[in-house]
Amino acid sequence: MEAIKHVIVGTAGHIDHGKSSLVEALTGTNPDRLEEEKRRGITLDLGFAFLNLEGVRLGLVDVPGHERFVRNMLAGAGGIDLVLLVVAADDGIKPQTREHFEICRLLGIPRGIIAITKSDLADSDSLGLVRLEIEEFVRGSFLESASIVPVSARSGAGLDELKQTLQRSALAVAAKDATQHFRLPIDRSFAMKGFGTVVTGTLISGAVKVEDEVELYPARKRLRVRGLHSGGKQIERAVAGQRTAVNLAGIEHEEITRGMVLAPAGLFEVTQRVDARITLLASAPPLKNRARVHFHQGTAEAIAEVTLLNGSGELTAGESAFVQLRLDKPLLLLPGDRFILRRFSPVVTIGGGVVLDARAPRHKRKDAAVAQFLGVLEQGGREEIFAALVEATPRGTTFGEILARTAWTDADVRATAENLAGAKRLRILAGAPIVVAPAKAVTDYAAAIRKAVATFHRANPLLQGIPKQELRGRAGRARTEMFEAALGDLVHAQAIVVSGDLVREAGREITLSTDESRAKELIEREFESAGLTVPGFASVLAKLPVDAARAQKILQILLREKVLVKISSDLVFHRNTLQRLREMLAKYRTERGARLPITAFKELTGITRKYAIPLLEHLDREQVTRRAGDERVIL
Ligand SMILES: Nc1nc2c(ncn2[C@@H]2O[C@H](COP(=O)(O)OP(=O)(O)OP(=O)(O)O)[C@@H](O)[C@H]2O)c(=O)[nH]1
Ligand SMILES: [Mg+2]
Repeated sequence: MEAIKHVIVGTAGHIDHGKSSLVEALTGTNPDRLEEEKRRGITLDLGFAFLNLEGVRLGLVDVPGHERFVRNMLAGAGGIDLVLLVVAADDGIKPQTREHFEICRLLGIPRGIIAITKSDLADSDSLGLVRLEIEEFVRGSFLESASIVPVSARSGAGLDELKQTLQRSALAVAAKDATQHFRLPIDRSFAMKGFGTVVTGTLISGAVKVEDEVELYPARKRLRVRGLHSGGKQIERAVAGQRTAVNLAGIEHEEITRGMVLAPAGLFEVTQRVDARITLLASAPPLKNRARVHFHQGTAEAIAEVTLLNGSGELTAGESAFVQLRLDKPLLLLPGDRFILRRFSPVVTIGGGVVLDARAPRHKRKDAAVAQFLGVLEQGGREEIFAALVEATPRGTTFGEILARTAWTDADVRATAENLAGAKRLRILAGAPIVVAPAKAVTDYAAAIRKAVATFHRANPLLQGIPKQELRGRAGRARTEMFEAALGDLVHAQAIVVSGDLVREAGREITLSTDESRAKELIEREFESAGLTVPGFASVLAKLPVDAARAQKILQILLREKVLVKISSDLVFHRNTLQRLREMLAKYRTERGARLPITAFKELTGITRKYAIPLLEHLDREQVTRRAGDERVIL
């Protein structure tokens, strides 16, 4: 295990305020890697550099300040732990200083440092004024108590102090969690000679190793990690907080674009509909219900239609609300993911939010239950969230489904389920995969089963019980795990008895009237005395002292008791007859050998072909005989 801490520092600030120059002065790496950037002297896209300080390794992400490239800035801002907000001493706070600052705030970036750049261009009075302007600007925000360090990339003044401040802040900021599921939003994809496809990004959670199988979202392609690099060095394992280059086997670099994500294979689902909390900036124009906006999350962007779930017609500046976002393309989004919203046209940042439910169903607008559910997802602890998810799915949900919806680890899902089961709020039902269901859903279903069994007995007083499959149909559709658990509960409570495939009320015996008992005996005797030349049903039934419907039921009882055995749709034998037949065949085998031609079988039993064939097929099924060409072999 590497002991060193990994922290991502991102620049922010207005165009030309000296962000890239500062990154170069700090690290020795010019982050403007594109030829056009060098020629025009402005940053167009993200640039990267590294800085080793005592106890912490910084990955620097340099962003463009130009207002036309805010979308590129957003792709970089998604992974930042610490913002380095840059304000030029000779220019002060400008529009993209504000916009970048708001973006960092909306993304929930926890900490930052403010650099007053180009300090060589200002005397101490003007430096003091810029400092005042900045203090005023960040008051009441996450940057309120951030260090403000004047620096000059040109003279080198203040660089050491800035490095010390960076080190202190980086050690203080909460590190990304390497124990969570691996996720790498991709910011670049290219081919490297001798390697093939390489993608880069900020590893925002978890860890990845060489030879891991990973999945590319939303393309849903499974790929193998052939190699890993960070900061120009080959590594075996990359952890959260590292700028990471992944060499992928099995794909061309053109198939991968910025905005795609690498994650563990087979764990998550993509989504086009999420429920979220959004907040509008104080400067934003009103946002109408059903308005379309630009949605930016991680390195991805999409167009989203916003439905206000509070039922109002619009959201005004500074307001916050639960919304449903419908995206124009599928993305991998998870609860807790922060995003930025920009106006459709003209394109300016208007607000941002956090994903609460990435697998949201459609809602009625202004549904109190939805608001309550989202409130739990937003504010609740693990157990409350788990319980809310399970209770929203009465038919049961699997551990895997919970994991995909929450992005919690296996261990967290399991531990939370066990706590809730202990508190009797949910039931963990046997099955593979394991299913969890609300405790109440299982008791309700057990009650439905009990009712269905009782109804069955009333309608069929002569039958011993209801076959399981039929009972499942009558008690209301439920997953097998739920049915078995509810049935198990009822057996345990001694409310029902399951014998073989039949379910009946406990303490229930079938009572036959005298006529019925006589009829039962008659039928049995009739079949037994007939031996292998069995009578047709109709002729037996005609002789009985009960009506045809009753007779049919008695026949059913005899079949269920296995006194009579059904060989084919219209052939029924008494069990003693079949037993005698087996004995005859065993004797034949010792005396004359195992081979049994059909003619021999007919002679032996004295029955016609009409009975012989179905009977032999029955014996084959029972593995008394086996078919071999035109003959049978007695087993
Ligand atoms: N005098 C002086 N000039 C500086 C300093 N830092 C940067 N500059 C100049 O300011 C101009 C802009 O610097 P960049 O580092 O490209 O600014 P930037 O913030 O990265 O600009 P964008 O990425 O396009 O937003 C360049 O001409 C730099 O040479 C400094 O400390 N002192
Ligand atoms: Mg730049």
